[in-house]
Amino acid sequence: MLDIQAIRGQFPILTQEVNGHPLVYLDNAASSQKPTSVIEALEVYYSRDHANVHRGVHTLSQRATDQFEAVREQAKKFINAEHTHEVIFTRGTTESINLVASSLGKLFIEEGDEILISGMEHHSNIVPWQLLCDDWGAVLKVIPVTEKGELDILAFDELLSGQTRMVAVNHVSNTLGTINPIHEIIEKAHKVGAAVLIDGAQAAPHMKIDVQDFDADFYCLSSHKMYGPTGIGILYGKEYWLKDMPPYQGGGEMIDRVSFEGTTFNELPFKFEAGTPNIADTIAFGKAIDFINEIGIDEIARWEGELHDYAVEKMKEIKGMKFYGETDHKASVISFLIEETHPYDIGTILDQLGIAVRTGHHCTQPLMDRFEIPGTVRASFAIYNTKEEVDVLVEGIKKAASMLL
Ligand code: C6P
Repeated sequence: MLDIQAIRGQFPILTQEVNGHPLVYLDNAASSQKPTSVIEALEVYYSRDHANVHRGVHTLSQRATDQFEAVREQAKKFINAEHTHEVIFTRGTTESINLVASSLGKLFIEEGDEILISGMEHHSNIVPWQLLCDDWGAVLKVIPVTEKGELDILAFDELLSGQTRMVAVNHVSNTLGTINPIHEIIEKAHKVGAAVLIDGAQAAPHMKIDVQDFDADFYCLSSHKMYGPTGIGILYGKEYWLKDMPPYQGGGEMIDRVSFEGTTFNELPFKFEAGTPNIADTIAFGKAIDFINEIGIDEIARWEGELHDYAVEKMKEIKGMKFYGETDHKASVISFLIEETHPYDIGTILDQLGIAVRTGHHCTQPLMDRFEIPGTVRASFAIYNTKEEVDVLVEGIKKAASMLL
């Protein structure tokens, strides 16, 4: 049995009042809060161990390097990659996707090739592919989204062809909460010879990630949505692809030998890690992975699922409530509108009550266009949220609705 109060006790930020009310933090899909172990790791690192990594024979550099590389090993286990060198540190999901689109574009995209994304992608999994298409004359195709907020798999089957080079979809939609059938998508894409990139930003904090079981070619995630620091994330890539992909950026750690006649590149994973990396945040990210592992990802999923179902049952009773994303396969994200009220107005009233939710298009403008709405109000849960907080949210929404309608 989970002790949620004990877990909450590890998050100092949650003890404060906002606008005269106890903070109810329900914007976890944007970024989750950090446990003391993560915060302290940053302080310990900077007060005791800081030096540049992979560069010095001296003790501090060795210490920093050992801690930094230990997190790569931890991350490899967390996503069950086959090789440690298949884990590339990036600034986050956005940079991971840009790396793949930029590098793979140079490797094997030709005019007329097709890139398949979906109608529920975050802008970070749309724009890099548009840039690739502009650079190489490829064509962007989009899997439509159904009224319930699922991918239209029949349409996907029809869109896949021998011309498809890359399928890039999210594992979990940040706006709808939909868990996409990535096993099926990857299997079908591989049958036509396409590579698959999975944007796992919203999945990694909430469910077991096993890149070998998924058979994903690339998998991307961000530490800051997983109780870790901002500015650090992972690109997993199969060795099969990474070994042939050209570097993304030049300089620093990514070289083997530089002369004015030409440069040879370092081995994996360093070929893709130019410049001094984000050492401190990487080390603290390791503590965030420990935090998740100590509770257990299945326990986290179970509790968040319970909160989600409890919230939906109560919110359903609010007059004029309309949910966006109504599939049975959902993570703990609830997007909604109430009749004609504007999401910003609801969000502002909730903030006055100390409740943090996200409002707007959630960086998924094409999805908003699909539903012909300007945006939604989104409540998203993490392991430290409670049913009492759901009750506060529900009362807050009722109050906002009574003021606005
Ligand atoms: N979504 C949200 O409020 P970065 O910023 O690189 O860590 O993650 C980008 C990103 C990519 N894909 C998905 C599915 C995401 O949800 C996000 C980030 C936040 O929904 C901030 S816009």
